[in-house]
Amino acid sequence: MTKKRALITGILGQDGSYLAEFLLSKGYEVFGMVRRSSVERYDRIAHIKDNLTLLQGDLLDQYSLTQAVKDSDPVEVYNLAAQSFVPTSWNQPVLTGEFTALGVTRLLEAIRQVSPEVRFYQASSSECFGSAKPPQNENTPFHPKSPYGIAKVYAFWITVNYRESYGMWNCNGILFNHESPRRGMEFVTRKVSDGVARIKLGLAKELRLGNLDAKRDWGFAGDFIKAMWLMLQQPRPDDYVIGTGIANSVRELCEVAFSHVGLDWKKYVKVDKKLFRPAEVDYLVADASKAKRVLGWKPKVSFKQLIAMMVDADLARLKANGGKK
Ligand code: NAP
Ligand code: F7E
Repeated sequence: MTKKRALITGILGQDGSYLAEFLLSKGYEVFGMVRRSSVERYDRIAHIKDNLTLLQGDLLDQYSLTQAVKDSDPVEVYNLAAQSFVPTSWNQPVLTGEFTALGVTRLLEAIRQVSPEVRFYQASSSECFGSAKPPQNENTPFHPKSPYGIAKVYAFWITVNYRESYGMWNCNGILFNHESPRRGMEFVTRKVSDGVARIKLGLAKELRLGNLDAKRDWGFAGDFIKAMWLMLQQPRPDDYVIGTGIANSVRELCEVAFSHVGLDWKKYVKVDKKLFRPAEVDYLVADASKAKRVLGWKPKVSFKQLIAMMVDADLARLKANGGKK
């Protein structure tokens, strides 16, 4: 029997690596699009790289996207590639728009020209909701607060528009924050888990953070990528909010992470005004009842289990490599 083929953009990112593992376990032939870099960094997929086909392509380059769709000839495309760090979107607002907004149009055009019957997943974000009143669900109006959030609103609507204009099989997963030991170091959960591990091992004395009052709905990336796949297995394309339904503040994140190794967070965390954002998203928490009802999706890993997993992984990594990043 021929295997189902899937193309993942952003396969080198946190979610791309978990999704690639998951699709391989389901028997897919997995293609990953990677952009050219002078240093090849395959850390997150090193353990499965021999089972993947990597194709060079960039969200800025129409030809390479068309070629990636042609070469992989997929039944499912997961668009996970983006400039995904919110603070960078104020420093590079135009580039963020090019990658995270217009990049989606370029990819949809490639699919429309080459294989319009493809099932398409777009990595939409709870940042689209911004200052909208919590809890947020599929009917909550968007009010993004950063160039990143605005780019994701565009990406959401172009995905809907190509579904409505051309009958393409497009889904948006509006995912709330999801984390793991593979999370990029600059995101707050990983910054905290790494900081706690360094302090515990005597490699650092303090941890500098920004706004401790912000509340997020943090789940485990390994649970969330299953929702992406489930969306593409449904009889009809649709859009879904994915989150745990439980919010914690950054302060509570610190409490949980430091207490996991027997430390009092108040002794080590220093608030640094330079880390505050020009505009903040105060309170995001998902109402994912549609995903539970239609997809049968619910998360397995709790917030406390997630943070313990991340702190333990950073302790183990730092012990093994003598404190290097
Ligand atoms: P991530 O770790 O930052 O990974 C993003 C990937 O996109 C990276 O592999 C990056 O390549 C690639 N990329 C960036 N610009 C590109 C370009 N111009 N052309 C081709 N590839 C490019 O992000 P993630 O956490 O896995 O998130 C996956 C997706 O979900 C992103 O679209 C993100 O915005 C969205 N999202 C994430 C969350 C979350 O909480 N994690 C929540 C909602 C939505 P390099 O490796 O070369 O840098
Ligand atoms: O910030 C506060 C910060 O950078 C979370 C991306 O995956 O999820 C992510 O975006 C909160 C914010 O994630 C620090 O002000 C305090 O309120 O971990 P973060 P994010 O901005 O929520 C969404 C859903 C995405 O789509 C994005 O791609 O934590 N915070 N002190 C801090 N944040 C950071 N990064 N660093 C601090 O020192």
